[in-house]
Amino acid sequence: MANFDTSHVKNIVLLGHAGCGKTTLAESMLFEAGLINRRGSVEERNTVADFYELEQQRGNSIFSKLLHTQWRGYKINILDTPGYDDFAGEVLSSLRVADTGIMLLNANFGVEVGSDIIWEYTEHFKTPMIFAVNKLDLDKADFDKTVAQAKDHFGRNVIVVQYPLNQGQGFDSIVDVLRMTMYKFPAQGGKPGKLPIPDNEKEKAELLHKELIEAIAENDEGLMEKYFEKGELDEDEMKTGLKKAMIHHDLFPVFCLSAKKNMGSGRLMGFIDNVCPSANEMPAQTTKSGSALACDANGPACVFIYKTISEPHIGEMSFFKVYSGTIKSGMELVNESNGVTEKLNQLFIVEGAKRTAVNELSAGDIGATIKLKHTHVNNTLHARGKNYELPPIEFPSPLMSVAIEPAQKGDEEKLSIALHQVQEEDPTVVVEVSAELRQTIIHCQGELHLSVIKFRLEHISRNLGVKFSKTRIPYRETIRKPVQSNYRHKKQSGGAGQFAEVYMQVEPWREGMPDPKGFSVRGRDEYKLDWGGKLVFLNCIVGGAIDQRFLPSILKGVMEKMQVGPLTGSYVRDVRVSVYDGKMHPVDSNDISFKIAGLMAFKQAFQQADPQVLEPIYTVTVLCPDDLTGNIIGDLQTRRVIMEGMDTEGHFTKITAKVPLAEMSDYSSSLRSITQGRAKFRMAFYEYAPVPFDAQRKLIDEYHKMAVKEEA
Ligand SMILES: Nc1nc2c(ncn2[C@@H]2O[C@H](COP(=O)(O)OP(=O)(O)O)[C@@H](O)[C@H]2O)c(=O)[nH]1
Ligand SMILES: [Mg+2]
Repeated sequence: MANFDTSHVKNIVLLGHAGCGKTTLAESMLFEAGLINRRGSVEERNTVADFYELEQQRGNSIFSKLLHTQWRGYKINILDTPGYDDFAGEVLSSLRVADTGIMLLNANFGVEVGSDIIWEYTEHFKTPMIFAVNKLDLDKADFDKTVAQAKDHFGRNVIVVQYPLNQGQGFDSIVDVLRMTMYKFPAQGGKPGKLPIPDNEKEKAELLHKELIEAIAENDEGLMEKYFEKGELDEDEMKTGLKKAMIHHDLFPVFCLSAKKNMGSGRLMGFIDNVCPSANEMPAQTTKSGSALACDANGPACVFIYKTISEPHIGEMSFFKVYSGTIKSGMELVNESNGVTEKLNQLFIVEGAKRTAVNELSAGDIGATIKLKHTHVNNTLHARGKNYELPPIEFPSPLMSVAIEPAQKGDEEKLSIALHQVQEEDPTVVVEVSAELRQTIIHCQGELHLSVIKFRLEHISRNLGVKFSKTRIPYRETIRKPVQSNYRHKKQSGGAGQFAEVYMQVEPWREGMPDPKGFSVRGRDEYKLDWGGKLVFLNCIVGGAIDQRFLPSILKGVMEKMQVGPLTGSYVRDVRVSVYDGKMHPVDSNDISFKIAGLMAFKQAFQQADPQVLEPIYTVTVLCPDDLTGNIIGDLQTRRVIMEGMDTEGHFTKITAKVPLAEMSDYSSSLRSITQGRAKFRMAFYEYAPVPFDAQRKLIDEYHKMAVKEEA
């Protein structure tokens, strides 16, 4: 395939709720353009886009795909995306490099949850957007209802460019009010005949044509004047006005489709060619250092990596968009994030699983390369001597966490290699090896996402089985009253003797509290603990009862016990320890003795100081359609929440509450089942708070049972 210059490349991303027909539309676009000579189907598991085994098994897309087609002298890069929100990362990375989004709406169901959620992402990127009402061949297809819902959800800038005739099983015609013509499709779909608008449709078509012109004129003073002068705008003026309004995310034209019957994709591609912006018509990129980077094929070379996958027998494949310059195979570029020089040995254009080598790609185009050494998603590669860094894709924070371990003991290494690869390919997967919880934890987007991660792990590494379990809760321990305690450590049988005696007061610590009464403070150390809270360690020794050099050992003992709290083995926080007396032995006293005495004196005091287990409390914010608030609040109230209030955010109702983390491990799946995926939530750590008495009792028992089991 020839190299297309920047203004003849269009980058579109297919968006919409799962099942609305994105992959089928991509198939029909490739077919219509002659890139494939037979249309596959999702049912037959042979579409160009859904080529992964797992996707064919499940009958829906899971990963975003890069495809391309040619239409009347233009190259159209097509990014097909998954519709489930668990795969939001795939949608966001595709939106990052696309110049126009096509939101498909299912004429049977209208605006669905996925449409609303994905719309939020397009608002974030201010992507020029088109709506395509698909499945107009279905019995219950209702174009007008769908458009009305779209206007209600996405605003009155949703403007009709086409409407269907004979929607339902007999769907075969579209009236185009931009061109004021009717397209009539042959039964097998494909190239339509162009006919005048039938008389009985003329009035409606004129009305919609006028609405379209006014919407366009409203967005452009020059055109508004022309419209007032002539009372009309010609097709070219309308196209110019539409393009401008789209680039400013101000107008969202609506098209008609039956992707399955291959009706409407050709006209859509024509509109993409003639009206949708090419990359050099979009606002220039702003680099991290604030400079503007124009999309110019003659500019300095600069590419942005938006996706990486691992290909069997090839290794890593990196997908990129050329934001400036012309990239040639064999070219060397510098990775701005780590200064490494990378050689782009081979350049490819991609069509699903198929890739074709090319010599060069111009600014605005999207392609792939292989075997980059130290390059990852969100990296910018540029010509030597430049320091461009393009804004990264902001991936969603995780919504669900589970612990993972290999099904077979001894497979730990295999698992960690496979986890590394999954993380590399999918930035919405976060792997945490938690020393505190003694678990390897996967943070991800939901059940569906987790099942895909499991599939990938077990396919990346032969015979690797994995099992999931609940993550432990990072509890904390503290105390509620001051206690004095002392401990004598004595070991004088066989070998070097040990002797130390420590007297200490242990009390709850609060910022700004006065020094302890009855002690004279000789030394003070305040430690901000890695796990939150503080330890204040006071030296109140008088008369040299304990030599200064042993105080760090006592502290070491206290710290060691604070890492494995006496109640549940959790970290201890917010205590003050005042060492005020002790005894030494001229020979047997040493660091280890005082460490042990410090540890034991602290443990003893802690258990008598009305100890308290603290649990992490999170703020949870649920965004949902108004009609679901009752169910959601009802469910939240079974989770020991403190309701904070209700508000609105966009067209969602926002419910805010404080909730113990321990009550939320299954929240992503239960919210999905309560609301059929119509709601979403986010969580943020708020504070540590005491667990209820019974729960504390239970936690302590469980911990001691486990400790006994481990000792056995
Ligand atoms: N009747 C009808 N079915 C369609 C149409 N477009 C897609 N489908 C079917 O809808 C289902 C989902 O299609 P798919 O392309 O996978 O949707 P995606 O999840 O948005 O990619 C498949 O069974 C398709 O055959 C259409 O225009 N009419
Ligand atoms: Mg799909």
